[in-house]
Order: sequence, then C-alpha cells, then structure tokens
Amino acid sequence: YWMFEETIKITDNSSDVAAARIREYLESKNNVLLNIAITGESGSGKSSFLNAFRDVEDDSEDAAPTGVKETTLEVKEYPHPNYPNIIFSDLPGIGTTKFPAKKYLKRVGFKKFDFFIIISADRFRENDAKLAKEIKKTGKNFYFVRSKVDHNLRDEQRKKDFSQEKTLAQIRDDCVKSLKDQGVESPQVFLVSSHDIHLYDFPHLRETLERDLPEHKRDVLLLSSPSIFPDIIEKKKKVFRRQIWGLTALSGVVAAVPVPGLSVGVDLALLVGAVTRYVTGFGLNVASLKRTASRTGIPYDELKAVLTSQLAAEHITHDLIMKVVLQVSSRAALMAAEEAFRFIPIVGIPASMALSAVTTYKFLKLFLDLLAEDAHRVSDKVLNKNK
Ligand SMILES: Nc1nc2c(ncn2[C@@H]2O[C@H](COP(=O)(O)OP(=O)(O)O)[C@@H](O)[C@H]2O)c(=O)[nH]1
Ligand SMILES: [Mg+2]
Repeated sequence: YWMFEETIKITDNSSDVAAARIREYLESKNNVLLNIAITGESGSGKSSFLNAFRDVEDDSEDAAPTGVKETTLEVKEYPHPNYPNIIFSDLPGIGTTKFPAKKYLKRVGFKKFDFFIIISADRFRENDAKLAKEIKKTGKNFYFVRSKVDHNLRDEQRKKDFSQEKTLAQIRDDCVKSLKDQGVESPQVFLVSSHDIHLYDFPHLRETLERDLPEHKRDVLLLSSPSIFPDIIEKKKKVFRRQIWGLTALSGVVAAVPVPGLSVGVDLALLVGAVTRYVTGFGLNVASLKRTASRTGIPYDELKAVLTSQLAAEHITHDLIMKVVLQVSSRAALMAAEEAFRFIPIVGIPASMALSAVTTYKFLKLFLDLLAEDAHRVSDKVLNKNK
C-alpha cells in the first residue's frame, strides 16, 4: 500500500504539464461567456425571473432582491451559482431611465449581451415594442416573456367554464396583438410563472434560447439548466459524451496511475476534473441538491437517500475516485478494456499509454452513466412529489 501511495505522488509531480493541459481543456469549456439581459418595467418580475432561471430562491443570499421599486440606472449582474460564466444582467426598466430606446441600449452597454429578455406582467407597452425594434437593429435576439400567468389562472379559476388552455391562449393572443399593433413583426411570447419553472412556457423558452445560440454557447446554457426533466438530463449526458473523446485524447499523454488489481492505469487527474463537471452539471453537488431541497420542500436527506453512484453529493477527490474505481474495476465491462484496445487503433503513443487512455475512457463513460442515473432518481423523486 505504501508503494501505491508513493506511485501516486511521483506520478502527480511528473504529470504536471499534462494535468495543466486537462485543466485548460475543461476550463475552456467553462470559460465560454454568456451574458443574458433581462429588461422590463419595474415590478414586471425581472428579478424573480432571473432568480428562477438560475434556480436560486428569492430569499437566498445570492438572489436578486425582489419586490423593490427600482429607481436607478444601474445594471446588476448575477452569475449562475454553478457556472459563473453565465451572467444574468438585471437591467433597469426603460421607463425608469426615461431614455429613448437607442440611448437606453447604449447606456446599458448592449454589446456585451448575447440576447435580451423583455418581461411584462401585463400587455406589452409602447416602451417594450420600441426597445425590441431597436434591439433588432443591433442584430441581437430578443424574447418576450409574459410573467405572473399564475395570477391570471388563479383569478380565472373562479369562473364556471374555466379552462387553463383557453386562458393561456387568450393571454398569448392579447400579448401578440399588442406587439403587432406597435409594429413588432411576428412576435413570439412566452408565458411563465417564476414560481413554477417546470410549467407553462418556461421549458419551451429554454429550448428556444438553446436552439438560437451558437453551439458552444448552447451547451453552456443547457448544462446550467436545472435537471428537473428526464430529457434535460439526457441532453446533458449527450454533451458530456461528446467531450469524452477530447478528454481521452489528452489522457494519452498523461502518465497513468496504476490501479492495483487492474493491469492498466487510469488517469486520475482527468477523472477528477471530468467527474466534478458531471456532478455539477447534473445538479448533484451539495449546494445544488440543497437548493432543490428547499425549492421542492423535499428534505435534503431524502434526496440524498436516492443517490447510488457514491459520487453525487461528495467532494470529488483523487481518493474518492480511486475508491470507486477499485470498487467497480471488477466489473466485466472494464476488465474487457484490453480487448477493446485491440480494436481501437491509437497511433503515435506507447501501447501502455493508449491502453490507459482506453481504460480512462471506459471509466468516464461509466461514471457519466452512474451520475446520469442518479440525476434521474432525483428528478423522479421531485416530479412525483409535485404530482
Ligand atoms: N405570482 C407571481 N408573482 C411574481 C412573478 N414574478 C414576480 N412576481 C412578484 O412580483 C413582484 C415584483 O417582482 P420583481 O421580480 O421584484 O420585479 P422587478 O421589479 O421587475 O425586478 C414581487 O413581489 C414578486 O414576488 C410570477 O411569475 N408569479
Ligand atoms: Mg428588480
């Protein structure tokens, strides 16, 4: 065992350069900047929407304060709690600033934003339409969000012939018409309640934003979405899957750490880096799970109890990865690594390294599967609770 410890130490030192390359690769994925502008009149629900989108509760420490009347021109930035490279900018309402649309855009620094979300708790007004037309001139995208539809539904529910679909359709038609009347061409309006991010048009809005973004930014937005729906979990899994090849290629240059009982080594630094990303991406880190717990009212311990991977809700360290590697390395799938190697030609690197790359690849896939499974378990728990 002592020799084993020693091996890790030596390898860690000698693979500094490779480890740095892996870190660089992972960070390059984390460093794509996305800056989303949220605008709309004071009280329309900007701060609430922005908190909901970040999966942060209104009364938590890093939330944008809600229910406060804005009086200044200040743009406030709120990074995503897991992905600080995604910034939500809380803009003052154009009415608050009393600037014409063009000057308003200039003053808030429109160039840095990837797209705009224009919120109204009511029919869209002249200011909203003027702003949209001005944004269009800059070539950037904008989306109309009609907030507080839960209020409307609650009010309408008292009526005898209440139909949720009909009420929503009416609100939508009304919003679209008011925008068209003010010269906005084919406006699309998303109906949301910031208290229920899994209802109404919230999921559709996310999908639309993703679809409209360039690919590298699309992945960033997707990974930051809460893993409440099975299809989001699967989409995230696909993004991570795609990255595994890139990571494994880097692994080929790393001196691998030998695993007792396994004839090949694995690249621990790489596994730690990647698994940390999976855990965060699936919302399985302690902070995310605690947020989910307080948002859904399901006690944290109950959420934790459904986890089976041993990697979720843990701080991912070399030791933990090694522990899990040792536990699963008896699995037939992994023992077959040497066999797989015969079919995967890796040119230009020594065979032992290539073999460790294949093993590392297999572990990455396995850990990804295990964590996605845990994400599904949490999602099941949450969605069943809401029924
Ligand atoms: N029921 C409900 N209330 C909302 C919604 N969005 C905002 N609110 C409430 O409306 C008030 C103003 O919201 P806030 O986010 O502060 O608006 P802002 O001034 O545009 O930032 C607050 O009391 C919020 O709790 C929503 O979708 N549904
Ligand atoms: Mg606000």
